[in-house]
Amino acid sequence: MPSRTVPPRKRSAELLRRARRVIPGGVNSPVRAYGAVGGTPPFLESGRGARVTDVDGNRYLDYVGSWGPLIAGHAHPRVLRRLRQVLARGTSFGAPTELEVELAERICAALPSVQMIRMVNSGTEATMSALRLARAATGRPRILKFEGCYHGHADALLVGAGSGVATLGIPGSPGVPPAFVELTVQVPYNDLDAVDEAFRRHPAEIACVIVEPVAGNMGCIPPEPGFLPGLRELCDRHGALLIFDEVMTGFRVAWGGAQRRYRVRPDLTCLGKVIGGGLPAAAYGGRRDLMRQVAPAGPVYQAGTLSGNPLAVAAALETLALLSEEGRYDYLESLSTRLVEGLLAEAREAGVELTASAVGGMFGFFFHPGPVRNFADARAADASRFRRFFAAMLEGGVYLAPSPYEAGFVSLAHRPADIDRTLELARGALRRAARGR
Ligand code: KE4
Repeated sequence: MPSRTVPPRKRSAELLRRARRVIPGGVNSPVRAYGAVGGTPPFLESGRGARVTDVDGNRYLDYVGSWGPLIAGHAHPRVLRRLRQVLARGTSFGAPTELEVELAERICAALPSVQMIRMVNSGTEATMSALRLARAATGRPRILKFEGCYHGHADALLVGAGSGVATLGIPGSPGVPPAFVELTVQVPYNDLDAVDEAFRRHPAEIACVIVEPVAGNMGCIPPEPGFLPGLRELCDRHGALLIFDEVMTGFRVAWGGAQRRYRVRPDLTCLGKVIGGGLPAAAYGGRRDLMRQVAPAGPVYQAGTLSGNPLAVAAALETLALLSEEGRYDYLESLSTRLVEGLLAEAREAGVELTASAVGGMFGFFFHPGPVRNFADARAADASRFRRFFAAMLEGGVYLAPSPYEAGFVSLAHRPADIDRTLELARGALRRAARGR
């Protein structure tokens, strides 16, 4: 892709100044502020297929996809048509609807371990609720998470989290009293010995292990062979529940999520992003004997005004219908693999140390010789090289996640030619990076 003379993001800069007067940092979610990469974040105005356009008229090939949900591409005609049909009948009722039953049936049929689900509005709500259920079902107080994994901003989970917390380099968050996180045990990702040691250190106290089955919030770090089956075995041995946080991997790495790809059955699963198709929707679900403990069927309370609202459910149903068609995941993985293999080849050519991986429709890369197995490895990657590479790609019209602690996403709207243009641009950026520019 020839380097373009991208006009400075003048309107974005004006809007950022205006936004900062009325919105913290000028954004409604921290990582959007470009804190890790500097410069003015483009204020986006529209998206179509694999591309987005900012308020200054700059077009970008989009590998963020609203952080995962837009797996069918922006403004997919089938999703818009379905939304228009539902919109005409009203936006929300706060009452049961047929559509949400259809979505629940669809998700339960797709995910091997999920017999019942409850819709919520965000991944944070999904993981927060799953933890409450796990504590209620086991009568145990502690939870175990992995350094660098991000499960949303519920108090108990804001400990050494990835994504925006890691991007901002903050240990956790003020406002979370120590008592709220004392019960959260944290160990390195991909380290089964550390998990076993934690169970021995807190016998019969750990209610659950919550894990991103493919870590996507400290860059993209796949599970090492045996890690996920090992977690299943350790949870069974120590009487704890296994929770897969598939907010990012659900319907992203395979039709049945990471649990189908890696053939490990968690007790509870959290979903989000793709199952909203770009609208606010998430869910938690799993074994029937556990989910039956959720109000009003059982005593574990959780509620939500807009949970399962018709618009988000309609977008979800159409997105899942598109994904269920033959060959969709092979196509997504062919794109992410083409990109990752191309980046590795260009980096070798340029003499730049790069580690990269692709799993289904998600990918990531580190300016690091490798291996990158956990958060400590991810933090050892060359952040300034990432910043320079990010800036060069953005100026060339490629929109990557503005943090080394995020994953990238392809969509059904991306084409091989888009990947090749991205690699052309990356070639120059990597060569400049090799010269320290
Ligand atoms: P939300 O509350 O943002 O819908 O979901 C929280 C969440 C839970 N679990 C996983 C594995 C997640 O990746 C997320 C949210 N992901 C981030 C991006 N890495 C959302 C982007 C943002 O925070 O703006």
